[in-house]
Amino acid sequence: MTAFFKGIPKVKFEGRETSSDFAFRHYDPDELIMGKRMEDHLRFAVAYWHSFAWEGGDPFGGRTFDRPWFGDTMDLARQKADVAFEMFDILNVPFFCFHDADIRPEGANFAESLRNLEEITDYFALKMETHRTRLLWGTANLFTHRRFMSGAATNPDPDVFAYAAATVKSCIDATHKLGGQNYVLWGGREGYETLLNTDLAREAEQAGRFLQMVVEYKHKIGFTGNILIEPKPQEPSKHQYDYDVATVYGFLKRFGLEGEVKVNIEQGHAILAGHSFEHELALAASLGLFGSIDMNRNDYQSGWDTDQFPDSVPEMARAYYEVLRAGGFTTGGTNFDAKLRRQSLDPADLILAHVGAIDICARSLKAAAALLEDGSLEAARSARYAGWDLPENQLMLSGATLGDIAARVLSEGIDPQPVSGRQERLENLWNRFV
Ligand code: XUL
Ligand code: CO
Repeated sequence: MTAFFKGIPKVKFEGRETSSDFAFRHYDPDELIMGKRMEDHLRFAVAYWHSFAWEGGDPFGGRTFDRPWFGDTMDLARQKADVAFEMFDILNVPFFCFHDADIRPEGANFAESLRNLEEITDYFALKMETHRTRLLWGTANLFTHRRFMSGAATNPDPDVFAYAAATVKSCIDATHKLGGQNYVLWGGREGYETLLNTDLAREAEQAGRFLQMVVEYKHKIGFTGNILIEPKPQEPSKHQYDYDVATVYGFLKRFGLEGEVKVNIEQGHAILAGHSFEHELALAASLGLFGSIDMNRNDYQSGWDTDQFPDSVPEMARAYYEVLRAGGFTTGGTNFDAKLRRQSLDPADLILAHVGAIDICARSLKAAAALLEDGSLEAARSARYAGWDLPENQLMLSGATLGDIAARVLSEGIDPQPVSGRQERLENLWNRFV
């Protein structure tokens, strides 16, 4: 045991009446919701980068946190892993997620970085023998190091493309070795600052081939998890190619990958793209792309990707309603891609941030499930489209021509009468459950 979380008890479900800070009031892993354990619905994951690698900096100031494992040695990387698994135990989370750069020190060259990654991967594997937490997904950090400043797969320099390919291979290998359930690609630098120095067409071809190779490699080594793209419209790049779910779908179709790759949707990214989280979730589900979620909100005033822990049941219930309508997670889960505020220095803050977020998600899931089980909202939605069930209207979607339809409008004297969308009534219904 390290001393970092000294005095902090394991967090358990104690119900609404408890006065303890270190307790779940709503998240009872074994409670059945729609016939499935809450833990199996929500599939919570801790993000290694924000919780253990982030130093508390912002654009105007550097490190505020003072963690004993900060530094660039393998000993410190192992100490970080010890603390991480202690936190997973305290929270009893089933999953975690990492980038290569979060878990190992950067080496003097690729070979040394690879050795470091492999050593820590083995150390994780050892820890996973005595801890229950599993890997939801691994990923490569292709955005922090200066070599990636002009992109990874979309870099004008083919050597960077090669370095990125080797890096992603190493991270898929690590993910596979640890039994990861997904592999994520988020292209923070796959985009541009200015079109004056950018060949859009070439960069798309590079990104397409890169992703095809990732999929080929996955099949070659027998990795059965899902490959996920995480859309984001901008930040750090001014314009990012994986803008939103719709854009990613077009990209996948173009390169013949729509059956192979799904999406990891982040609330904050959806909002940066001018969408709601639930819009992105519903669209992904409708396109057969729904994979996993990153659960972190942005500040609505600052406009930045502030990666805050969720704190709003009404908002998150909308999200979990779409997750449930999509049939729930298969390999995916709820990853807290969220970080503390930089003034939250105490070890306890790290635990309590997750405790609150887990309870918010549990309450949201319960509200969403109750509404779905109630059925009124789905019944109202179906009733609104009921006309389409009639055979003559079905024909308009398969078989009839524009001319046939025009003739029908004339012969039957079709004269559409506006019908209420009943939005406020449905909002009232929704709010009875949240
Ligand atoms: C950045 C972001 C990443 C990805 C993984 O905004 O969300 O942390 O989740 O690279
Ligand atoms: Co994310």
